[in-house]
Amino acid sequence: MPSILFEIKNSIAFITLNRPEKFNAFNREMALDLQEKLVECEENISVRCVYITGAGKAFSAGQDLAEVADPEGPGMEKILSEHYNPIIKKIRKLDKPVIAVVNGVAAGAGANIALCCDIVIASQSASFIQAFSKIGLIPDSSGTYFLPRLIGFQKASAIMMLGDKISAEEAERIGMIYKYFPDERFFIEAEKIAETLADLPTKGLAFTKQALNLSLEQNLEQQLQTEDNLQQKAALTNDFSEGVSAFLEKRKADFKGD
Ligand code: LHQ
Repeated sequence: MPSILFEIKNSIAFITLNRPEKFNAFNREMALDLQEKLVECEENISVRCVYITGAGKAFSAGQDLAEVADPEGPGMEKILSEHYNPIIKKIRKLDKPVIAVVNGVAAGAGANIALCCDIVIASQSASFIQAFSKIGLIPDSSGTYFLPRLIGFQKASAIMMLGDKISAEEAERIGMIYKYFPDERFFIEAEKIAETLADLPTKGLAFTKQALNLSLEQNLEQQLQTEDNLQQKAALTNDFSEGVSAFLEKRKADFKGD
């Protein structure tokens, strides 16, 4: 069985973490496969939205701990530098919206891969666990970067140290995720959001993502300059012309993503 399932449909790339019997825990094969699929999403111009979910009951339980304990395994130093860090960088640099469709528990690196995506939604029965403290590790996979920025320093600090299980409802309430949906209509809602994203001006969304990436580090002066630069580029896209024409002609815009 492939560790990652991949399908492109209606301009959406569906990526499914596929080790359901291990709660989609990451081993080296799955981490490298995911990177390969993210590169394919970047390069394939027909892809206008990336959708990441998990097979079975879990989204992902993070690192496969059996692999960490395996003397033949990749070893601690490679796990971050060759597995998780490249995944996080690829998601943040991908010039297309990435939606994490958290169908069940997301723990450790599994939680933090979800939380670095552009939009995170969860099913009502899903949960988020910064499981690292329970095994003597620190939150990685960009957890210490995004979590305090998403929910504030104090809550992030407590959640990371205590390793609390955060329900989907709580995650939405504190701003860790965009929204949660009842389990029975979760995937319908997820596809609706993905379809909406895939129909929007893809380049405009890419420039928005670039500006948001920079806003995490820049001061106001620098950010205003970034907005100016990226807005000039957005104004040169065909989708901008189409958006303005459609508005003036009182019709629905037909964006092509260019
Ligand atoms: C697993 C795992 C798992 C293997 C469930 N591995 N099998 C970076 C740097 C370098 C090294 C270390 O890692 C990292 C990044 C990280 O991600 S560190 C954090 C690693 N993850 C964890 O510590 C979470 C461990 N898992 C759990 O705490 C629980 O399994 C959760 C809370 C996710 C789910 O609990 P339950 O719903 O009670 O399910 P379960 O525990 O029964 O798990 C289901 C199966 O999945 C079970 O297999 P089995 O054959 O016994 O039925 C688990 O062994 C397997 N599984 N997580 N990380």
